[in-house]
Amino acid sequence: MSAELTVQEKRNEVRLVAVMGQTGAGKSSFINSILGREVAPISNTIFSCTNIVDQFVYEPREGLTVALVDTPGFNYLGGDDTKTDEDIFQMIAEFLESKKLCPNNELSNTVVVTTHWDQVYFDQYKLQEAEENERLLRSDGYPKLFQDAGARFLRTGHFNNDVPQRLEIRYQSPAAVVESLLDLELNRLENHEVQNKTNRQTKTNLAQDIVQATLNQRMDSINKTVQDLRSEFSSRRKVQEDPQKPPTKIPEGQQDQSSTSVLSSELLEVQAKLNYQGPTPTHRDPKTSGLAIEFELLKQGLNGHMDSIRKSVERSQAQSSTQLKTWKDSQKSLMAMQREELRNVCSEVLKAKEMLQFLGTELKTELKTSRKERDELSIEQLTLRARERELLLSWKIQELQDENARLVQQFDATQSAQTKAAEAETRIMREAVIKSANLVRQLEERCRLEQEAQEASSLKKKLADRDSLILSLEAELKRKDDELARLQLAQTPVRRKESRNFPSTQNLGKGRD
Ligand SMILES: Nc1nc2c(ncn2[C@@H]2O[C@H](COP(=O)(O)OP(=O)(O)OP(=O)(O)O)[C@@H](O)[C@H]2O)c(=O)[nH]1
Ligand SMILES: [Mg+2]
Repeated sequence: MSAELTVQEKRNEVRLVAVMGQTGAGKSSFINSILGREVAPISNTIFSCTNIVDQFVYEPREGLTVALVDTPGFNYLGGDDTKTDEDIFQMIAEFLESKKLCPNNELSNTVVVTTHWDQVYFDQYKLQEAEENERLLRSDGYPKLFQDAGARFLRTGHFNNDVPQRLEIRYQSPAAVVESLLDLELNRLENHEVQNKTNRQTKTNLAQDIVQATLNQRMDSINKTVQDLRSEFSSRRKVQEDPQKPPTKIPEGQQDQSSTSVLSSELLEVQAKLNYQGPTPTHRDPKTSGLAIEFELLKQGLNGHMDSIRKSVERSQAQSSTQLKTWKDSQKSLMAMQREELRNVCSEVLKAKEMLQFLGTELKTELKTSRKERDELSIEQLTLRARERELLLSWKIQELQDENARLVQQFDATQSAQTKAAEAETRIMREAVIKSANLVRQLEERCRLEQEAQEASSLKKKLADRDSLILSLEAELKRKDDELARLQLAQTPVRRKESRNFPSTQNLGKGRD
């Protein structure tokens, strides 16, 4: 990453998040959870699943592309192949190198995520146990270094895609973990200019500390192995050694040799002292000459003694060299025996190795057979499942048919009920029609009656009018009668003649009634 780039430009770059950890820890699941689909293969067998370094790209925000790198797990256990942790580191390094990247040493960009918390969270006892394990993990080794360097520790698990709200901040979904990791990185870039160098140095040193700690751990374990081997070797040697001649004890000859060498050096010293004759005889004190003779005699005696000692030393030296030779011979034969034994052990080891190889091949064959069997079983399982599905389907079809028949019955019943109801309705309608016809008839009757009553009243009125007319006519008639009577009285002969043509007023009234 070039130092001249601005923060904004850096934001548009591709970020790379490498997911590393023990095999089966859930690295691939972690990536799948972020991407929301199964892009990285996962498995739940004892064998390692991911065996190559692979990347999966996504875009959490505009202008930011994240490459999630899935890696094979440490403590790799392959079905057919083997990979040491070094091989895995090598693979990761090669991958990063192919991307022209080198691992970032700053531990603050690291999040230590522990997985599978969903399996303990809901059980108080298991949760306590897991938290205690986590506490121990953080208090020692690399995790402690990460913690001291400011790396964050988060927990995750299969909490149905979303971490329940009630869980604490320590529990995060994989997506939130990466998000906070990216935020961390961006914040770091933004604060890049104000970060002081000492701080960076400390962090880099901490990264180096980790490497150092790794090396120290390795060295400790190697030293321990060497010590164990040594103690085992010495205990074996003790058992194999001749108890008559313990090698720790200095052989007699050698003892003599050392004692004689001490003795001869003492003698030489004495001799040197004795040889000292002081100043020249011409200047010698006459009083000391007697003493000198005595001294000379003593010196001779001592020389004789020294000779005898030298002879005895030479004797003991000869003796000890013979003893040493014998001891050396016995050691040689012992070593030859041990070599022979070792050879035997080696050939046994070789046999055991061959045996192991044979067993390994057998196991591999067995493994292949069991895999084949497993495949066959899974095919069988698939067939059984298909059959089960068929059965289920036929049961379902049967159930549906029964349900259909039941529904048809219900439909028939409903229909007959509906028919009955319709009939009843028709009947009621008919009755209603009849009733309404009756009512109409009654109404018509009443109308007719009313009309008749009206007609009657008009007739009555007409009658009353006629009566009044009759009365007025009668009055007129009476008046005319009276007039006629007067006239008759006045004209009697005329009246007789007229009485033949006109009815009397009395007869007229009767005819009208
Ligand atoms: N309950 C639970 N199961 C998990 C969790 N994470 C992973 N698993 C399961 O653990 C098994 C192994 O998961 P993977 O994602 O394949 O693990 P990995 O680390 O990629 O393993 P390797 O590729 O072998 O290194 C799978 O069955 C996952 O469903 C988790 O947080 N909770
Ligand atoms: Mg995996």
